[in-house]
Amino acid sequence: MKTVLITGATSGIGLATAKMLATESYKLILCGRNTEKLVELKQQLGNQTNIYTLEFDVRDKKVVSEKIQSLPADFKQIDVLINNAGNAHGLDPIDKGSLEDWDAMMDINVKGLLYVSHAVIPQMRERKSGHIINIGSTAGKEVYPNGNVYCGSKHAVDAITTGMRLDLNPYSIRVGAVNPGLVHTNFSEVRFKGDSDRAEKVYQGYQPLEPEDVADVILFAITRPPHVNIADLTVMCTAQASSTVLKKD
Ligand code: 8X3
Repeated sequence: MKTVLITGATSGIGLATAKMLATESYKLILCGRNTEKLVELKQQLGNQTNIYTLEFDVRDKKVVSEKIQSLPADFKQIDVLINNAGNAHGLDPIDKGSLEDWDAMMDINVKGLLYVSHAVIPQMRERKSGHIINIGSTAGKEVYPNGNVYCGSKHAVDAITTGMRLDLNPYSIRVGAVNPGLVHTNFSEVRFKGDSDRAEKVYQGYQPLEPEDVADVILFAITRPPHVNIADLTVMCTAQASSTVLKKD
């Protein structure tokens, strides 16, 4: 069975994907910053499949590289990399944005994705096989008011995904992006720094995607036959037509 490494596996889309792939018996390397949650997850899913957990912050390039190098023999070969770790921090006009928020988004969504990929790509290149799925966003396709830097980070993911696909083409490595729109996760709670009332309002008056809906799409992408690469897939709930057009009840 294939081994899949998922970053940001302790919540949201990453967690739903971990659970779904566990039921399909994929071997899983689950990565996150929260040791407690990783331990819990291993206990929860460990009776369904083989799980290895790696605790790191994708922003720490040294630790990212060391941890991925440290994988035991039976988890060393990573067949599928799911670059899922990512966050939005703040929703402010550009002249009112916080430097800390900007750093967090660029460091996690862009540089973190690069660090993890840098640690995993060499073995895929050597084997001339592998599959990388970057979790982008509708924010990587359109820019919406106050989205500025978050949208910039996801546009970077969009460009980097294309760049990876081009450069890894000689090695038969599949590279694609799954770009979700509004998904009911703790995304808005992080964006609004724990203001759960404001966060919940984002998902009221319509039926948003659930993280399992996106996990399902990821499962679809990784279960295609080897000659099929889902290069770029955008998924929105039916109520959403674009980043700014949402039909509420
Ligand atoms: C998350 C979706 O609409 O907040 O990437 O940009 S949105």
